[in-house]
Amino acid sequence: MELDKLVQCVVDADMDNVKGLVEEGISDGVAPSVLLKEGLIKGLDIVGEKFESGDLFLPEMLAAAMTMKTGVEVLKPHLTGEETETAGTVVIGTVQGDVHDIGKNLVAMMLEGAGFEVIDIGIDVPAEDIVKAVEEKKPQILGLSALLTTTMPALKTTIDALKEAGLRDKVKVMVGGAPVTQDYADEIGADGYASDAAGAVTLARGLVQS
Ligand code: B12
Repeated sequence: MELDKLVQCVVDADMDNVKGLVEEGISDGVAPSVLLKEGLIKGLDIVGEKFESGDLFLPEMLAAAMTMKTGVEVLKPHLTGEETETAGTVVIGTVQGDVHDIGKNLVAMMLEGAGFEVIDIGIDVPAEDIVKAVEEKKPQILGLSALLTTTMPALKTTIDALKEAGLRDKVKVMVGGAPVTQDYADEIGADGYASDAAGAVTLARGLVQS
């Protein structure tokens, strides 16, 4: 199968064909991670660029995101392994003001596949609700996602809120999302940063052991 077709499918938000194309890729033996990165994610990156340059608008970006999600659903059973032992518990969410969840969901999915119990607290989650979730669920790891430069500071607000609640040393905090960097993660006192879902799994495994 030609990966370009899958890329274009996301760009065009061609909902009718995405399932078939992903299935075709799988039956042709294309690695699921390749279908994800060089197909679906590449398509969304192009959409992001077109949005930035004004060649495409919010409804189209949303439709592309829904197409991507449909594709991910088909990929899901192929991407995740079948670990049975619990590797640890992770509470994960997107910070306040931010509704982007595709990346967070991928991270959650891969962590689950790697044997973690994942509690997804959703999008646009205020710091106080995140603190409450940590208090109640007592996870080893808290994963925070931010996709906007304007919501990145909420990562810090959340870490500060954990400190105030006396919970900071009870949980490891890992952060991610397109604008987030290792430097930023260090600056705000996070325990770790990963640039993609596979990296998040490696990071989480390390954090549980440290
Ligand atoms: C799809 C999309 C949307 C969809 C989101 C749908 C959804 N359910 O998620 C919709 C249409 C709703 C949307 C809305 C907006 N968006 Co938008 N969106 C995107 C787009 C095209 C793709 C994002 C995406 O899903 N990428 C694919 C995933 C797989 O990648 P990812 O999220 O980065 O996640 C990976 C890593 O970052 C990492 N990761 C992510 N989270 C975590 C967490 C942890 C703990 C770890 C370790 C790792 C990790 O692992 C993931 C998997 O590999 C991006 C452009 C882009 N290429 O990023 C713009 C983009 C993020 N959006 C942008 C903007 C401006 C907006 C709006 C403000 C537009 C508007 N005018 O209203 C609104 C904001 C709404 C809000 N309040 O949040 C800008 C942000 C600019 C900036 N510098 O802040 C971007 C960059 C587009 C652009 N180039 O201008 N958007």
